[in-house]
Amino acid sequence: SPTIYLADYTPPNWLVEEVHLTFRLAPRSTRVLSRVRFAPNPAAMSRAFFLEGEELTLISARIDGAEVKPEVTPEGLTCAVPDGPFLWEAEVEIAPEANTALEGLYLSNGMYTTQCEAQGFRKITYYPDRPDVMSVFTVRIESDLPVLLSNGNRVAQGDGFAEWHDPWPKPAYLFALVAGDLLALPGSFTTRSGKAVELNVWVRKGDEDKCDFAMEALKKSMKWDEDVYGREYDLDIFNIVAVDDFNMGAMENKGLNIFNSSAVLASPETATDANFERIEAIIAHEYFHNWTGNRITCRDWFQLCLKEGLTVFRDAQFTADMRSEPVKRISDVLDLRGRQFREDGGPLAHPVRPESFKEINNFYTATVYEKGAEVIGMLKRLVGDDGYGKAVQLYFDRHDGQACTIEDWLKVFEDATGRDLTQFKRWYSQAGTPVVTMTDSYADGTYTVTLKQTLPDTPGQTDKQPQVIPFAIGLLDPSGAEVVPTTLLELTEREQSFAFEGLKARPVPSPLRGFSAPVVLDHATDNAARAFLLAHDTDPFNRWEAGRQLAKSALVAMIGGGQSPDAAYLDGLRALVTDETLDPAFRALALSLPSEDDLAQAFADAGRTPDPQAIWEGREAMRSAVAEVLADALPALYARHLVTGPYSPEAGPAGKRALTNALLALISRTDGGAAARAQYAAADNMTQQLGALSALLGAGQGAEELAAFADQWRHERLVMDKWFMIQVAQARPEAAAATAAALAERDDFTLTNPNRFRAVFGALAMNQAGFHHASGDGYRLLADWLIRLDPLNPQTTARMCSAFQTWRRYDADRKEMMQAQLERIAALPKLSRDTGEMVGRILG
Ligand code: HT7
Ligand code: ZN
Repeated sequence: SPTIYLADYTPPNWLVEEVHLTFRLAPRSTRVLSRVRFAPNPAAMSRAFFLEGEELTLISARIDGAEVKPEVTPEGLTCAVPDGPFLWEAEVEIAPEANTALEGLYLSNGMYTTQCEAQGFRKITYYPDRPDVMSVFTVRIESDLPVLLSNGNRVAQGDGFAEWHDPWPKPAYLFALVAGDLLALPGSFTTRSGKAVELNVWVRKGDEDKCDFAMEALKKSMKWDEDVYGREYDLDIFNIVAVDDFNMGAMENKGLNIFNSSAVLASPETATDANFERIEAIIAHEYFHNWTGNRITCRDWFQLCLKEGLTVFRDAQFTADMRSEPVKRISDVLDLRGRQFREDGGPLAHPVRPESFKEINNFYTATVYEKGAEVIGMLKRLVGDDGYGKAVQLYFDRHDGQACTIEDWLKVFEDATGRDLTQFKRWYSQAGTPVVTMTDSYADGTYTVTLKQTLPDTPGQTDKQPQVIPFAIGLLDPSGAEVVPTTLLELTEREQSFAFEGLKARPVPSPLRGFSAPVVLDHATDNAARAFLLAHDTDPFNRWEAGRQLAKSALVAMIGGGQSPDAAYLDGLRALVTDETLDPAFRALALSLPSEDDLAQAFADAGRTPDPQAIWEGREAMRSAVAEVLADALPALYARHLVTGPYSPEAGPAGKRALTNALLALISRTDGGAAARAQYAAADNMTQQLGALSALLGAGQGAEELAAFADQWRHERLVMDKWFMIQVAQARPEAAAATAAALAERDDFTLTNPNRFRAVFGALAMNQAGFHHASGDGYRLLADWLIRLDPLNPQTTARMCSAFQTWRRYDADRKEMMQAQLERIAALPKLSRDTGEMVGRILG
C-alpha cells in the first residue's frame, strides 16, 4: 500500500458548504442518502473531483439533479463535475452487522454506533474524508429503535425518525450516530454565560446505576474548562454513549461523545479506584476536545499531536487539580517511560509530528499523545504561565473554526511572547529520546553544572540538531536544607555549563525536577546521594525518583551481579513508607518496583542482554526483602490506613486503598494469605476485592477466591475482563502462555470484543517473563491469535503487534523466535494494511 507524505499535502479541490445525511437503518442493508453542496476551493490547484469511499455499494448518484455514473474503485470514486458550485446526491448501501473492524457504522449488542476517526466516514458514504474539509451537518435517522442520536442539537423527532443539526462546521471524522434501546442518566449544566445545557449519559439497560460518576466528571470538566481556559460549551445538549465493542477509550464526536463502556461505567462494587480515575480523565479529555480538536481541528493527520498532545496536556492539568499534582506527575512519567521511551528507543520510533504513514490508525501512539503533551509542558515552562495563557487565548481567537498545523500553534506562542521557537520546533520533527549527561564541579563557593545532550539515531533519522531542553534543578546543602530553589536552565547547545555562586559547601544537586523535559538523565551519582535526596528533597517528583533509582540500581546489582538487596534502598524505603507526613498515594507509588520492561531496558542500555526470567526472579527476591525489612511495621501500617465505611472514589481514600493493597501484597508473602483472605471476605468495593485477590495470586494462592469471583461476577462483563486479565498478568512465567491459551478457549472469550481480547492477550504481552519465556510459547500464542484477529479487526491487531517491538534487545534464541513469528504474520496473504505496516516497521 502507498506511503502518504506530509510534504505532499495539497489543499482540497472542493469545499463542502453543507451536508445532509439520511440513514435508513437495517443490520444488513442500511441505506445512506447524502446531499452535499460542493464549491470550488479558491486555494486549490485543480478541480479534479474525488470522493473517498470504501466497502460501499453505490446505488445511485446525481449532480444537480441529473443522474451520473461515477468511476468507482475500492478507494473511492471520480466523476466529471461542473466548474462551479453543485449539489451532489448519492445513495449507498452498507452492512453494519458485518462490520467487525469497528470503524464506520457498526452494530454492538443491537446498538448502532459509529467510529469515524481517523478515516471511518468513508465507510459510511462517499465524501472528501479529510479533516481540512469542514462543513455543517444535518442528519436524519430513520429506525424503529427508541433512541436516535447524532451531533449538534435535535431539531425534529417523530415516530421512527429523528433529525439533528450541528451548526458548527466540522470535519467528517467528528460525525457520529447512535441508535438503540438505551437509557439515559440525565443531568444539566449552566454555562458561565447562563446557557442551560442538557446532559445525558446513555447506556444499555442494566447499566443505569453505573453512570453517576461519569456525569459528575463531565460537569467538573465543563466548569474547569471555563475557569482555567475560559472555554464554554457551545450546543444545547451534550450526549455521552457507552458502547461495549470499541477499539480505543473514547471518541470526541461533536456533542455526541462515544465511549468504550470501560471508560464510563463505574460503581463501587464493580470498578476500582484506578477505573474511577481513568473515567474522570477520559471524560475530561473528550470534553476538552470540544475546543482543542473540534472547534479548532487538524489540517491533516500529520498534525494529530496538535489536538492530542494539547488535549492530553489539558486533561493532565485537570487531574492534577482534581487530585494530587505530584502523584499525577509521577504516574504520567511512569507511563511515559513505560510506553513512549520504549517506542522512541525501538523500530517504531517516529517524530511527534510524523512525516509519513501508510495507515494513520498506527500513529495514535504514545509519542503523538504523551510526548506531544510533554512538548506542550516544556513550552509552558519556557514561556511561563502568563505567556502560556496569552498564547492559548490567541490560539482560540485566531483559529476558531479552522483546520490548523503545528506552525499555527507555535506562531501564537511567538506572537504572544516574542520568543523565537525555531529551535524548539525540533521537538516535533526529531524522533528519539534525548540523553542529557550531567557532570558537576565545585570550587571556591561556585558550583558548576555541565549538561551535554545526545540525540540517538532513529529509523530514517541521523545527525540530529540540538534541541531546547528546559532543565529544572535545585540544590540542597549537606544538612538537607535547600540552598537554591528550583531554577530553570535552558540547554540549547550540545554542551553548556551553568554556574551557581556563593555557596558555602558543595551542594547535592536535585536535577531534572518535576521531570521538566522528556529525556533520559545520565548522571553519575551514588546510592548515598540518592538516599539523601529520598530523605530530603523538597521536590516530590525527585524524591520519588531518587527511590526509584535506588530500587533500579539495587535490582540490577541483584539480577546481573548476584548481590543481595541494597540496604540503603531498603532503609530509605522503610523511612518513607512509615513517614505519616507523606500522602499514602505517594507512599504506594514508592512501594512499586521498576517494571520488568524497565529493568530489561536498563540492561540493554548498559550493553547487556536482558534475561527476562532472571529479572522476574530478581523482582520476586526484592519483594521478599521489602516484606522482610518492613515486617514488624506492616500490620500496624495496614490497620492504620485500612479504609472502612461507605466507599468514596476521592483521591484521599483511594490513596489509602492503594497503600493498603500494596502492603497487603507484602503481608501475604509471609502470613499464608490470612490478611488477604480477610480483606477479600470483607470487601464491599472492587478496589479491595481485586487488591486482595491480586495479593493472594501473587503469593501463589487464591484458587478458591478466583472461582468465587467468577461466580459472583459472571454477568458483569467489565468485571469479568478483570478476572481474565489478573490470571494472565499474575501467572508465573512458565504458566502464562498456557493460562492465556486456556482462557481464550472459554465460551465467554470473544474475538469481536477488544476489551476481552486485550484482557487476555494484552496481559500476556505485559507479563514480560511469561511472554518472553524461553519455550517461545508466549510468542507463538500471541501470533496465533493476532493472525485470527486481523481479518476481523485490523486496528486492534496492529496495535497489539507492538508487544514485539523490543525483539532486538534479547538473546539470539529469543530474537530468532520473535522474528519467526513476525515473519509468519507478515507472510499472510490477506494481511491488513494496519498490521502489514506495523510488522514491517518492527522487522525494520
Ligand atoms: N480522538 C480519538 C482517537 C481515535 C479513536 C477513538 C476510538 C476508536 C478509534 C479511534 N481512532 C482514533 C480518541 C481521543 O484521543 O480522544
Ligand atoms: Zn484525544
